[in-house]
Amino acid sequence: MEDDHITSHFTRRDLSLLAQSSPKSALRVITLIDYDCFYAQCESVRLGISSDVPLGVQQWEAIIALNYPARANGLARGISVEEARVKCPNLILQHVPTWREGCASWAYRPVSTIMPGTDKAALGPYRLESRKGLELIKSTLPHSPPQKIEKASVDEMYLDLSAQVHSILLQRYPALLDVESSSKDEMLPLPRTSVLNWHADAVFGADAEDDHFDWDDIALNIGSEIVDNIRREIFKHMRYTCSAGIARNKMLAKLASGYNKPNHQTVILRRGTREFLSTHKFTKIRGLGGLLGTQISEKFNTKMVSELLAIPLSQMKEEMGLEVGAWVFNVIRGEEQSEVNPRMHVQSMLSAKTFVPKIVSIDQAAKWLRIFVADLLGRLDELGSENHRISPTIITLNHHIEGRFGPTRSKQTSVPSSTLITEKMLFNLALGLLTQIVAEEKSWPCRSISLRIAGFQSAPKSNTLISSYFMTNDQFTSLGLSKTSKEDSRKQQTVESLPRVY
Ligand code: DCP
Ligand code: CA
Ligand code: CA
Repeated sequence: MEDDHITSHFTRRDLSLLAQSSPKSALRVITLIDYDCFYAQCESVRLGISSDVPLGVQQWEAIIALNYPARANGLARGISVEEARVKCPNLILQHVPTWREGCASWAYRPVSTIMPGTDKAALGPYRLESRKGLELIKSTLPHSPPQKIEKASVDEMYLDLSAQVHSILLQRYPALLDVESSSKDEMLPLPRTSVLNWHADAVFGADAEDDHFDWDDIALNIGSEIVDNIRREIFKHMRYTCSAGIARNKMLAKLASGYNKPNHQTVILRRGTREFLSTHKFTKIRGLGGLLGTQISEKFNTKMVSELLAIPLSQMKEEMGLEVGAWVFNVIRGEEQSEVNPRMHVQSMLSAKTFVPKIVSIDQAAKWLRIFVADLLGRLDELGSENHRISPTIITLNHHIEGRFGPTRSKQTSVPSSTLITEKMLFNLALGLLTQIVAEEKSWPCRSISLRIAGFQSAPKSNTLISSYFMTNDQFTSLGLSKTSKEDSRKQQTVESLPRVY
């Protein structure tokens, strides 16, 4: 169409939706940043081992992370230690640290001493690195407009860069300000840019010569520049490489992050979406990996996005149901509007141990309860922030006499909110629960015990008590938490007296 060359496809309304980071914005900029071979990088950096030496991270007899040089030797996750050593004799293997029966904290130990009977894998150091990386990313981004970051797993996070991109857009293209006075539905002028530095290793849709760049392309281009900078900062300060996808929604950003690993970033432009998705099995799409994906591949007899694109919306709805059918129809076309949600999703935390051999007494169990409590308190500490501490209100002990998939007896109690949460206090509560369970019926030998804490509340640490009075309930709600009463807050102790595990 002639008009395509004169005006943009976007309106002033689209620009203001971008400024609000609205999921409805056609100009959205979302990224997913995922560390390459995360645990393996944590270990090679910690040990000062060059990144080109094959290295794997071991938990018991399984290998749970492998760096890229190890993968180049034909090793893949899940391979046994024995097989890995045969295939790659110069492989360095590091066992994850462990908690040990009777020891107060986790430690890296000689692999020959690590036994499933006495040790429990500790993932604290990886969580800690993850947390440091997140803080670093926050510090590289401006504080205003507000940052929108969702920690999606130990080694990946989604960032909604829309609002930040919007402010950079206005700085770089002041002509956009001139249209502020016009109607919201008026089309924007087209950007005059015809050449862009993508700061990326792959860009889907950038080489279509017959088309101009429009504002959605410029927005993603700015996003790519921001992400490139974040990745450089992570490498500079932590020596970790990561890969990233930059696109208009979470689904595309996630898929793009895995396109070209390690240490690469990939941008998906609107007009490159189909080309990008067509190369994928739809089971790689977020939400289509499980049962739904299996149902679809059985119904339509294919696993490829390209073949599924031929199914009309009406048929998709008929076969899959109205809502699911419409979602699938859209998602395979790269359309998806889920929010980047900075709220804390953690509802509860579990620390568990399967005993080999089974344990036979409450004294033996008590040693593990101490470890569970130390583990949980360490993780709680990470969940909190400089100014806020997170406390559980409920503690549950589960006793699985035949292991986690067998019959279970559980007891729970509330955690008093008026006293400081300490290892001793939680341990006593847990031991009390176990004592009740044991008193009821035969409990030994026992295969597995776990301890869960839940009902998290946030309370300001005492050094910030004054300012916390001015924190609104909305600010608390935005943390995904409920505010404890002022009375409780006053009873919190200073940071120094916090029970620390690390
Ligand atoms: N992890 C684990 N067990 C799994 C999957 C992952 O213990 N089944 C841990 C080890 C990984 C970390 O989580 O290092 C991150 O998982 P990823 O799936 O992101 O894998 P990697 O980061 O190791 O590799 P990649 O470079 O492919 O992202
Ligand atoms: Ca990863
Ligand atoms: Ca990951």
